[in-house]
Amino acid sequence: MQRILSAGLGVLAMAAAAACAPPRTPAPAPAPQPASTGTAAAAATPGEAAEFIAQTEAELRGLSLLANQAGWTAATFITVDTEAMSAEAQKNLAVAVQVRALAARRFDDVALPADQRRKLNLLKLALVAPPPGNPEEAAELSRLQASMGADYGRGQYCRTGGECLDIGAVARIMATSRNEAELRDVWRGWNAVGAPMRPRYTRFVELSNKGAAELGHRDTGAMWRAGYDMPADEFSAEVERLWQQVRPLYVSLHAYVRQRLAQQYGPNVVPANGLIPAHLLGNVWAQEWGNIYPLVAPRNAAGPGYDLTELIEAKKLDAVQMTRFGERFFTSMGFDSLPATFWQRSQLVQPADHEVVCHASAWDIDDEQDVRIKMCITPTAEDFVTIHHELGHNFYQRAYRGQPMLFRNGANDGFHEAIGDAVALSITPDYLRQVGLLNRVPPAAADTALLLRQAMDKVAFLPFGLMVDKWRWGVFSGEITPANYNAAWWELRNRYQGIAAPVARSEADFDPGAKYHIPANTPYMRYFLARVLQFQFYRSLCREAGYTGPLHRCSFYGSKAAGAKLQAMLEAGQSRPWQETLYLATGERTMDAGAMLEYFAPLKEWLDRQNQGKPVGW
Ligand code: X8Z
Ligand code: ZN
Repeated sequence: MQRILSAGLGVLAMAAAAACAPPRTPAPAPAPQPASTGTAAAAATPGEAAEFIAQTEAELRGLSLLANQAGWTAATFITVDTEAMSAEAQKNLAVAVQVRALAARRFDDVALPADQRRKLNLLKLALVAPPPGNPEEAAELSRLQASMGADYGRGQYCRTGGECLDIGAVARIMATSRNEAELRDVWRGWNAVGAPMRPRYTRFVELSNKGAAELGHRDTGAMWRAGYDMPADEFSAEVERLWQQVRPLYVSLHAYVRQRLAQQYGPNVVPANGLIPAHLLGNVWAQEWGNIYPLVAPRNAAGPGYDLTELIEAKKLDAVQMTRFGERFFTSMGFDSLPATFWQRSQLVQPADHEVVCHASAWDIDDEQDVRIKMCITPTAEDFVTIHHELGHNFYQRAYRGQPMLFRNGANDGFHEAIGDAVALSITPDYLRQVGLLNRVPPAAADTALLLRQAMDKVAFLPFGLMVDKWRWGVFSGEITPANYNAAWWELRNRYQGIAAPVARSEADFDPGAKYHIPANTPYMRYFLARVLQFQFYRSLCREAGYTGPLHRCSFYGSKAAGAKLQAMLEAGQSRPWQETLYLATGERTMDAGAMLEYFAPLKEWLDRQNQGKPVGW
């Protein structure tokens, strides 16, 4: 999550910032002009374009600050009032961007310097949910988003007997329980959170599509796909290419995990050659499976020798101490430490006395020093890694602070999601020993176990990362209609993940609504891209640090050379096409799963040996 997006309200895909000075009075936006192809428009000049861009950046800075402040307050203190104030602020920002994006068409045929042309293009693609021109509809769209976001944050499953579980409690049970009936019950209970959102989501899609059409896009999904410095159709093909690269690795992992789960729960629950029931994978969305690692640990090989959750518990690390580990990783590479306000203003633990959105996010409130994270940290390996993920966003935000406002964003949104993860790949046994969390580095014989533990999160996620927006692209395009929202969701989960709902589903359910990014309207393909990109970044930073051994054992902790390389990539923000930034950072010109496959190559061989003579695929 990042910047305005981090408001969890899905207003902008772009950078937005505000000076630490009080918000300026917005410059009046020029009235939208007829499209450049029209004959009536007066010829615009490059000078007017420059002035228009400067005014736009100033106006959006002020409105972004207000939207961020309101969004933060709504997410960390859910009430009807904070929800309403946030909806209003997000609407004001979104409408201003929409008006400006339409007005920018006036310069479509004007010869402009490349950076100005890029800024206008980015402006036109900045909105994640573009509001329709009709003010009532724009306000309705914003209210729908704020209300779905708040409902998700308040979501609970009340078990028979009266005990109510919020997402944290649900996550704990899904991670640790091995009781199939209990897992099934909690899985069903959490997914019920989505159902009441269905009519609002349906209307949200209509309104957002209307706004996208006014900008000249086929639908909102087409607009999202247009944001990757390449034609939208090419982007879809790129995603498919990456999936085909990693699919064999996923299928091998799936087959092995299915086999072991069948032994645990019996063939009536887990069929030998079919779909794995979604409630047995350690996570309520079955998106990452690391929590059930003990159930699939290699029988005849050395174990990893440690469990990071146990190390954190043994040291009794609290949320601040865990976050300090993340900060120290970045400072060890030469980055400045986080400002005092980060520690004063972040929400690191779940408050006991009011409702919040616990889903982790990173915020850049004012485009200056005021970066924060919002989490409900628990002493687990999962949250330790997520802290690094979130700090990656904050260090990115600080690094591109020197760019003009319209360039203050990730090179593409997958980059933003990949930075902290690339750093977290360096949490190796040797790193844990260096920072005093582990006494003895396990022998090389433990590598298979460590790689399997890692694959349970990194590889397992891939098809989920892909299918969420396959679903949403279909929803926005109309290919998936409200009458089959849930069926289409499960068809994709069956096809890509090879998993099945553990209980009968129907169109009375709306399971996508029980996944944060759907009510929050955060595009999801970024996480799929990030899974691939993070290994590219990691490999490149390892090389920069002078590391030459097997990729999975590398940690670039403490490497100033790697830090300088990372800083150069981050500070460019979105100022040039991501392909150029990627090339400078990695020497590679395309997103490519080669580094990920190299990392997991020893595991792939091992998995294929385990799967010999057993069913593979579904
Ligand atoms: O939403 C997130 C981050 C915040 S940007 C915690 N992630 C996705 C998810 O939780 O579904 C990180 C991995 C995928
Ligand atoms: Zn993120």
